[in-house]
Amino acid sequence: MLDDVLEGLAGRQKTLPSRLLYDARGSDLFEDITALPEYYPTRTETAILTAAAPDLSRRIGEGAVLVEYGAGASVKTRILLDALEALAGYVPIDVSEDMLAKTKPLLQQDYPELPIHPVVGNFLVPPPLPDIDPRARRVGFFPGSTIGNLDDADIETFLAGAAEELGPDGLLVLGVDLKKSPDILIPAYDDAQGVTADFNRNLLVRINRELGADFDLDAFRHEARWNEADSRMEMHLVSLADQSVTIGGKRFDFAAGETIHTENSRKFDLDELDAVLAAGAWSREATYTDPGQLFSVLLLGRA
Ligand code: AVJ
Repeated sequence: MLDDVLEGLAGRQKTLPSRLLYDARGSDLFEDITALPEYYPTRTETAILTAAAPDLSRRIGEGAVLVEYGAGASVKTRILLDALEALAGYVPIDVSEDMLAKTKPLLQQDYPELPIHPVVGNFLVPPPLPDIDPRARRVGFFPGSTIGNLDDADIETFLAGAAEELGPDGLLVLGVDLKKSPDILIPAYDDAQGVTADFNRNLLVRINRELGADFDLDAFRHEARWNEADSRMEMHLVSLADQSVTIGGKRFDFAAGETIHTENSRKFDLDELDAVLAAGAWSREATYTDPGQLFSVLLLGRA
């Protein structure tokens, strides 16, 4: 983590890896974001999945193993757990051991027969799957448009890794946020209650705590920007003054107005996405969307 932080802050445009947003506090703040009125993705994807569940269940068939990449609190997963027949297992993968440990007993209570095998790890480098029936069909679940937080190289790595891990008859249920007006996007990433601002600034709180840095939290403000050329929302932390910060014995200078770029959240056009999927050996077998075309859930099979 120290190396990643030092490297990110050494560039001309300072950056920090968005995966560091998800410590215990950050994961809780993200769960709060999903309930905000401005944050349309979660409720829209939930509605799409609920409507699509019977069709997904029919296409997936009985006795599959569900593997979730970046499971968090496994909230949307329950829609699939309710709909899929005779699941042979559920493998939630997440970087937060706390979150996995908290979630497992809650899920087990509601799905007493379901074998649950949590795996701590970064889904980009899919960790080895636990002992599960090798004959069971493997179905990946990557909701929330988390794929939008990855750059092209990481998307390719992820799709190839998932293809390898899920096997030749594997399927992938993928949630993608669609391109839309900045009038909808900007409030979704800069809500009136300031929860997203706290989520973004928590990155500095974490770096202060875990790496002994001395960021002045009141000297940075949250900013959500629409980048049209790259079709993505960006989160930045804007330095409010000329200041310097020390991390791991290294000093970093900030000019007033200079930013740390902390997250990209790409908004997809499905035709453009098809090319990316094809390069990663996947193709669309079914496409589900909401009436407002805000978000889409895709069922992918191997190309
Ligand atoms: C983790 C991809 C679902 O990019 O929309 C929410 C993270 N960042 N608000 C997204 C996030 C700011 C979120 N996902």
